[in-house]
Amino acid sequence: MSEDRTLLFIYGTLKTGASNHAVLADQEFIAAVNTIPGSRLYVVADYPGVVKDPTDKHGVQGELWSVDNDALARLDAFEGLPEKLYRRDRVTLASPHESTVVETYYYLRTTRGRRPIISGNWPTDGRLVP
Ligand code: PCA
Repeated sequence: MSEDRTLLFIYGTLKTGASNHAVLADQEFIAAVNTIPGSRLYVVADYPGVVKDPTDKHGVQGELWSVDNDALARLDAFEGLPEKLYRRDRVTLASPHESTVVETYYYLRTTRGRRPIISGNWPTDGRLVP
């Protein structure tokens, strides 16, 4: 048992209204946020993935949530951390959250041949649920 909470930046299917939001929905929404440049968003399947990319100029749009340890463990399993689909690591948000310690899920498989979303906002057609 622990009162610890983690600030999590989410940008894909966990977003409000998106297909997997239920996995996160009982946690605490903080704000709609943007990362600083240096992270690029790709369509990797029917879900997106973020990878670090120094050439990125836009950053990624998403949501900042505060999650408890039980939810974090649930989310880590759901996002395939054991299978090395994603890893969870620090990300820097844009102002006014630039000093906040935040983590996100980085995609670990190849993005070769995958479509980058230059705007940083998934999905590009606005349809959160197919
Ligand atoms: N789920 C996580 C990572 C990508 C995805 O679809 C998220 O929403 O941030």
